[in-house]
Amino acid sequence: AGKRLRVLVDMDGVLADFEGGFLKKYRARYPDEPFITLDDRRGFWVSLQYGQLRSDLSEKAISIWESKGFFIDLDPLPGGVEAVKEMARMDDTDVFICTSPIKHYKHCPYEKYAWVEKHLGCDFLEQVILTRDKTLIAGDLLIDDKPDIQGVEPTPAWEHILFTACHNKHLSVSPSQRRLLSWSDDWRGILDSKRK
Ligand code: BVP
Repeated sequence: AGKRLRVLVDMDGVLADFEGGFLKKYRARYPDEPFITLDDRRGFWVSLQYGQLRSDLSEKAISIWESKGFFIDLDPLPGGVEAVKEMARMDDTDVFICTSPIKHYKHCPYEKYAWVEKHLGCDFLEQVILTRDKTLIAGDLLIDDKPDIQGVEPTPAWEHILFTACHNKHLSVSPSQRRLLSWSDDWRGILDSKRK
């Protein structure tokens, strides 16, 4: 007992359905172009896989998340909002939403805050961390769907819990890497395992 637990929770692919929102808007905007089903997604970068499908599709993919309304319109992933709210109510627990905005900054940072206000409430705006380098942020846990989280800090304070997503579900990760399969999985047990 004594020390507070600090949990960092990623947004895209963990709380907000980036992949589903992308595919829906891509197909609506480019109905005659080929697309990649969520089942066939491989690798974190959507733009990279679309570029491999046909080189001009990379910029078409990018045009989707650079558009106004993309980030605010993302649906919450099942159970995420409820889990984060429950975490925030737990004793000796601090939860932060740790998310990387895209470099096309016209809409994304604003809409990320608006999404948090809409789904978690304005009090939760205090908990938002926008950073392009999550290794700088100190926490006990980082729940994130990106398999390789790197930055300038070689030894980040957090343990990365890989949140399962369509693009990483087939990845064989190192035995030491823990996964959260969904928000129905035992996230409470993972938090408890880090309490001292
Ligand atoms: O805001 C998201 C979308 C963007 O990267 C950010 C990832 O943030 P975290 O989930 O790590 O916090 N993004 C960008 C591209 C291509 C850019 Br070129 C992509 O393919 N996928 C993706 O998520």
